Amino acid sequence: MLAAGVPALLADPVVTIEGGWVRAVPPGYENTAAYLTIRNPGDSVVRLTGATTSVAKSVDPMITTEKQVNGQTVMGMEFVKDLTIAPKGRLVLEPGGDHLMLMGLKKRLNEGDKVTLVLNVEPGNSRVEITLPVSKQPPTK
Ligand SMILES: [Cu+2]
Repeated sequence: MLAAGVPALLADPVVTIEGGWVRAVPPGYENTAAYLTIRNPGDSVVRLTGATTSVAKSVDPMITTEKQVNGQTVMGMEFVKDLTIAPKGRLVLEPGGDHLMLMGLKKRLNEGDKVTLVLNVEPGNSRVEITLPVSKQPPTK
């Protein structure tokens, strides 16, 4: 669904969203992550540059990294400027992989809550509004 105020030119959906959820966090946690699948039906590359929400200070794309430290595999995360979605392709945001990081939670997110995110998608500075359930684990389909 496109947010109000988007020019009629962009009436065709820039991307389509499948599934999606936000991880419920224990008390005291300041950050969490959102997972979803974004499809690009178009013929040119689309980039997800982040999102906004009323429940966190910032929402930015992250990738998961793996490093070898003293012979041990250490998992980490890194912020990236954007995540690209190839023409006719899809971007899968999932635990252990790419995700949207919600930093600075303004309220605790409990199982059963809903979180509205406005995705920032380039080109066109498009805003795609989605509402995702809060869950401790991926919702079953
Ligand atoms: Cu992260």
